[in-house]
Amino acid sequence: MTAKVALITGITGQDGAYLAELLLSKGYIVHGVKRRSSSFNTGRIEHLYQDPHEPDPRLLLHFGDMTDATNLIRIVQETQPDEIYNLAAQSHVQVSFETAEYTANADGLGTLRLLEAICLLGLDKRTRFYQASTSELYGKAREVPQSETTPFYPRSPYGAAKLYAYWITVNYREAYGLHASNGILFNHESPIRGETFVSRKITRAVAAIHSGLQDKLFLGNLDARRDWGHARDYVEGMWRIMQQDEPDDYVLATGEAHTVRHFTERAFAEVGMPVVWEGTGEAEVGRDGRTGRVLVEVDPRYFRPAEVDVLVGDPSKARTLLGWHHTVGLDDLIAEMVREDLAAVSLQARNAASESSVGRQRA
Ligand code: NDP
Ligand code: GDR
Repeated sequence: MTAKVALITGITGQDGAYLAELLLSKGYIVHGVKRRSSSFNTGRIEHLYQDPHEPDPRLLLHFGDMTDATNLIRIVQETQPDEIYNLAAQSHVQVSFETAEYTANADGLGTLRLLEAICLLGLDKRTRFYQASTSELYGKAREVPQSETTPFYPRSPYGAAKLYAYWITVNYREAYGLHASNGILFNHESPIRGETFVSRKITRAVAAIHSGLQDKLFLGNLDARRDWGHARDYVEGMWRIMQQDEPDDYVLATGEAHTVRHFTERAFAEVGMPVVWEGTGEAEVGRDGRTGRVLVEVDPRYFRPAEVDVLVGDPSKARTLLGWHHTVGLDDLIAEMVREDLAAVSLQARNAASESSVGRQRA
């Protein structure tokens, strides 16, 4: 049997890395789109890399960008994928307020470009399409929990761009019969989560503060509530969505929401530092309950021009039709992230120590 071929945009990101690993383990040939960068940007897939000079490489990377239509057409033509997973995006909500037009271009129009590529190349009967849709579509949520039937109300340029991407995916499914599906995924994290998303910002800070390398952690809105799961579970859901006979849209979520404050407490608890909160609003601080030392300060620079207060998903449809459910709960997720960040800090310290001893020997 010939191997299935997948094309992943955004392969260098958190989800791209987990998905590439999953698909390779299932025997797929995986093509990924990576951006040209002046610095190394394939760290998350380094362990999957194969020398392209070896016979039959199963992971192949192509330079590309979601803003470049001809480039995307060429990549789809060259790779002739059975499945396209469109994960590439300017994915930071706060950054999208500063780069609104670019975010619309990459996240919104980029999705259209890929759908058009499938149609233009006559691959509409062959190539299945997955769109990385998001709980940010619900924004100022009209109901709690949110399901596939909850109305959308995006609250950021990112959410608005993803709204276009969601509907253009539905439209190409209905207009041209494409096997095109949306996964409406709630927040999912991991030890390789981008360092500026709140979960990883917190776990990295906990590791650095515990190791004496950082003084305190500055955060924005502590009361925002999110439904956090583990990225490994969610890429399994993406794959299941693509294996269905009929294309459709699915919520993937844990069904539980917690505040940023709760996440922070749990993460510090992992290193034996109990956080006690004091004050309110911009003046709120979190102290080490044993010593009184300030561990967390609120910094209004991290407040968003329009906030999404509470997101919690109802994954019943995915459970029933895909047999999907999350396997990692929030406490285990936080424990894993803190553990990995502590290991990274101690590796850094060891490297720094060995560099300085080499330096002394040379001096
Ligand atoms: P990341 O930010 O970790 O990864 C985004 C990927 O997109 C990176 O590979 C990045 O490349 C690439 N990218 C960004 N802009 C472009 C562009 N113009 N052209 C080509 N590639 C580009 O995101 P995640 O892995 O966390 O998320 C994957 C997708 O799922 C995104 O679309 C995100 O919006 C969506 N999503 C994520 C959720 C989550 O909780 N993680 C929840 C719901 C949806 P580079 O490495 O060079 O920056
Ligand atoms: P989100 O994730 O906006 O939900 O988007 P993020 O982790 O950035 O924010 C979650 C909540 O935490 C609050 N917050 C802070 N956020 C950041 N980044 N930094 C802080 O210092 C901070 N303090 C408080 C935020 O205000 C927010 O309420 C993520 C991305 O992965 C999107 O691409 C994806 O679509 C959604 O999740 C689902």
